[in-house]
Amino acid sequence: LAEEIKCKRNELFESVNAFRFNKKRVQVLTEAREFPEDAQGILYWMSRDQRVQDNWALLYAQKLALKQNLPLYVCFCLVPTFLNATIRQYHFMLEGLKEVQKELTDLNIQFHLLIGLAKDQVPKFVAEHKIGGLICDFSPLRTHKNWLQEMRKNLPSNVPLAQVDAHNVVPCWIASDKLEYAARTIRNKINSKLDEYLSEFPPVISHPVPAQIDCKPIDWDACFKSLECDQSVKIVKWASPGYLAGIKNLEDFIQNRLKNYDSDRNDPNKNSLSNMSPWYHFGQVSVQRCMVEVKKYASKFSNSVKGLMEETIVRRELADNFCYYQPNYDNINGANEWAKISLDAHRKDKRPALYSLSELENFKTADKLWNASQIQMRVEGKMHGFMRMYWAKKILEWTESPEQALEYSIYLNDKYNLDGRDPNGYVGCMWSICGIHDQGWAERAVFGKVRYMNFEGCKRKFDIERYCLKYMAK
Ligand code: FO1
Repeated sequence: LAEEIKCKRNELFESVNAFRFNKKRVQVLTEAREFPEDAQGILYWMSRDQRVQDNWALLYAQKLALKQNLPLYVCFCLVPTFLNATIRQYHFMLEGLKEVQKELTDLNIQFHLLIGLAKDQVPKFVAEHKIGGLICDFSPLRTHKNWLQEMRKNLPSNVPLAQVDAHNVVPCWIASDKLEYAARTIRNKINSKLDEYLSEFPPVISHPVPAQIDCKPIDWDACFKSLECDQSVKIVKWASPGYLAGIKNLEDFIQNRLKNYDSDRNDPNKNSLSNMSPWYHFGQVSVQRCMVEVKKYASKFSNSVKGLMEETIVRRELADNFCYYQPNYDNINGANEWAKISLDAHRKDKRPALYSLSELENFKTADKLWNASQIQMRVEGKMHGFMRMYWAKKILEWTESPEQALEYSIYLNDKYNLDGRDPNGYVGCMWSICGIHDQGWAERAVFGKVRYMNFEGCKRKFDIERYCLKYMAK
């Protein structure tokens, strides 16, 4: 599939110049708009979208570089700690970046892996190498927003900076200009724009202007050594890092699992999900690319394709919308009033059991189905989508407060899942524990009006014994 995609890209667009870039994907963040006259290059500061092809931020950077006849550089700022990321996630990221470096080198584009914070590294690079224009990608999360804000303060004032949403199909700020209530309120806003945005990509081409910077080879071992992260969470085997491995997984999904996606996606015993979220999270594979490929099967597997597009585009972009417009995206203050009031009214309710973080982490609850899902996450670095809801809702039931439930669920999700620290993860926990993007349901103990899920309900949906047996959960 990777080869097929490559040919198609090159065939459709002979050069990036021939392609009209949709400027709505870009926000200029500085007053400066003109490149300084002595500019020696264009720089893309890569962060959320760690891939070469199918990346609107890099395409835009190259377009500018070609227009000005300047060399093109890409940098990535590696931080030693990042929201409790462990070696499991860092390994996935760094191995993916090795592929990025190789691919960029083949395209005559230098890749600089800078160790440290963007606020120190990027402005220094810009000043030292007379960078005339800076492009960055987009994330709705506060860490990235802060990185960007701090970096801008140190940037020479005559250098224009532009941000490109290279992650969402419809740029986050175009999809909606406000916090949306639910999938139903954003669905049409997104779907009605797909004709414009769900397009093929032009290729990033071999850059005709050679780099002028002395570029030392990257010492990847030193990069690994610079990390100050938990080394105890093991690297997973089923998902290999990088663009090519991600496309291989996509191909396997399309060939073998897509046909059953619609009927089987809520059955944790069936392997019918795309499992693309680790590659999506690190931006190693573009969501838009996957949707372009999957859409080719719209007439053959109509319901599956529809369902997958809903989950992958509408729901993911709803999660970005939530984090972008709701500063409290990972705490109870981000919940709707009805949910806050209702959860408050049930603060003192007796919990069926209370577990410590360590009991939860080590799957020591009395619920073997929950334990199985916790084992799946610990071992595989990815919990089945259906079980994620049950898992988080039970944490609400078994902890002292919704605040604690959110804290524990986000902590565990971020520690073990390869796709942790993502808008999707925060929104998943917030949906389960404080009802965001959901409605109120019949009131009951602990949950108040927040939707309830239980063991009996799961029993009616799938073979619980089989799932528990697979993970030898007791
Ligand atoms: N992005 C970076 O720019 N530098 C990092 O060192 C970095 C580490 C990292 C570790 C785990 C993980 O899940 C993501 C990580 N990211 C890193 C990517 C990060 O998710 C994106 O930059 C987001 O946009 C931040 O909100």
